[in-house]
Amino acid sequence: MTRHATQPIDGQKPGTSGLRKKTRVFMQPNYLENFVQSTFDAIGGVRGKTLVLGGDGRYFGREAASTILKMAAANGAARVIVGQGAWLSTPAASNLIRQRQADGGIILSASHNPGGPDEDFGVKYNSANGGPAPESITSAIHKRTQEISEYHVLDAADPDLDSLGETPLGEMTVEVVDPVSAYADLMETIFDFNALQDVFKAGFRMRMDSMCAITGPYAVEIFENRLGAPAGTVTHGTPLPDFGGMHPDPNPTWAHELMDEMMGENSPDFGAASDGDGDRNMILGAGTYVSPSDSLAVLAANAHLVPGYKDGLKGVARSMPTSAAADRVAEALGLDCYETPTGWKFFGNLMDAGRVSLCGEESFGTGSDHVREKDGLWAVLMWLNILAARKMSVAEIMADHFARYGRNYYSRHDYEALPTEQAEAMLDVLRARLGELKGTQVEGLTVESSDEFSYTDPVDGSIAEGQGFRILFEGGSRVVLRLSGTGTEGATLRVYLERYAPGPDGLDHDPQEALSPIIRATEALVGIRERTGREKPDVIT
Ligand code: VG1
Ligand code: CO
Repeated sequence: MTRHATQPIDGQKPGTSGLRKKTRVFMQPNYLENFVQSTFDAIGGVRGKTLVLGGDGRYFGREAASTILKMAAANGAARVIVGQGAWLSTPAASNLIRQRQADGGIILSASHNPGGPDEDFGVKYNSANGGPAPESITSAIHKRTQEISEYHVLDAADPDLDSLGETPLGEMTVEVVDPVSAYADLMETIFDFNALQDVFKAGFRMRMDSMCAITGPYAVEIFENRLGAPAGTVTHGTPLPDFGGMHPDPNPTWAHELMDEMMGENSPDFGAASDGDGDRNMILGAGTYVSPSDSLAVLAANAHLVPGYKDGLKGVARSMPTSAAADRVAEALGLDCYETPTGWKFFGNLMDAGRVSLCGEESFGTGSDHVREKDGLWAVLMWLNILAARKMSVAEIMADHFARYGRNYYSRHDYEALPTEQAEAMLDVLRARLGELKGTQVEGLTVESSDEFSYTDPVDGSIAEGQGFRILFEGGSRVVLRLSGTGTEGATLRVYLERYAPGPDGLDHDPQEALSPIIRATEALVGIRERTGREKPDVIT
């Protein structure tokens, strides 16, 4: 008996990156099963298919993996390749799907959201290219969740997820693999590991904060074992079900231990952190913070120094709210540059079509066409390789970059857990006024244009509408506002602020100060403080 009757459950709509809910919501009877069966149904079933399965080690991941394996078996899948202990970082899962030519994969993670019984869990389906399912598939999944009447689970004992190798589960093969090795091997094909070993031999000091999340074992293997960095280079290197109570989001607010160390005296030369599922990165030098938008631009400008990109990049893409710093590099290098909606799923077609090889988001996400997800440790290795090739510090590289291209001062202000109706009403008012903002003068700035971003995919022509509000000011400054699609509580308003300084003067201001006219203008135009009653943002990056 594998068939179980069920009923549709409301709210199973994938967001920016899969379905994310409170863990206890996922643990309710039928909740996970309904969503997974709907996913299988939406992709035309899994009969005879090979899937990849793994997650970031958070609470409920192992139980969910067991259930999904039994469901895959009952649905006729041929093979599921699963990371040992149900562990796989998001980029490692993407790599395995591609390398093993699997039909797709399921990633169990809520990424940068905290984990634990009272925190968050998530399920995301990735397609055969290794990337997050496009909107056509995520909407088909959602539609299926609204009409589902049964799901299939094999009546069997929980499979052994700890012993490497193959075991049968009904007619299906469960193949448990080392989560790290294939990914670490891939990194060796892209970067100059000999040069990096020499850097560490010469005494270069690095701190990698894995934030008790999935990159720990990957980072220890790559930096300490393969590159010879001293033991202890990786901190918080053991993945824990609740991430040790930390918020595994690599930004100055949540990775404050690393920030303190890097901004303090006698700090290491280089610091980095990654998120829950290992696809985000934060880059720091001694006394220097690199904003993610600037990091993307620096990687674009220097990629040719890295063996994997020695022939240059095919093109560059960034999400719309990401600063235009990368655009300036693309222009100088004569590269095509694309602007997509928020979320990695929008980069997949561009990479598959060979139009871009480097992509990035302001939310600490950078990656390339080596996989189809953003990749935290890859970004750290890019920086290391560039530092080794240029023999400069992070601060020197940033100063040189700004001197050459000018600086896009940038910051994101997040207002978390707002009452949903309040946040939506505020943006509805803005939407209604968009047409009349042009020419408005506020805080010494003049509105040049304003719109709601909509994207037509140049490869398949699909259209994504309502992807964020843009208010552009004369002179190249702008503010973007959108609601988060990854939260699990109320609405999170993201306000993205940007101002361009061409240089040579005025390149070393504090971003919050440099952006203060735009912050004030935004308040005057949108009235965030007034409408929400919040004095200041919860998180500033
Ligand atoms: C956020 C980021 C977005 C990122 C997404 C998934 O989405 O803004 O850039 O792609 O998280 O990242 P939102 O809708 O909350 O703004 V991850 O590392 O959480 O998979
Ligand atoms: Co993530």
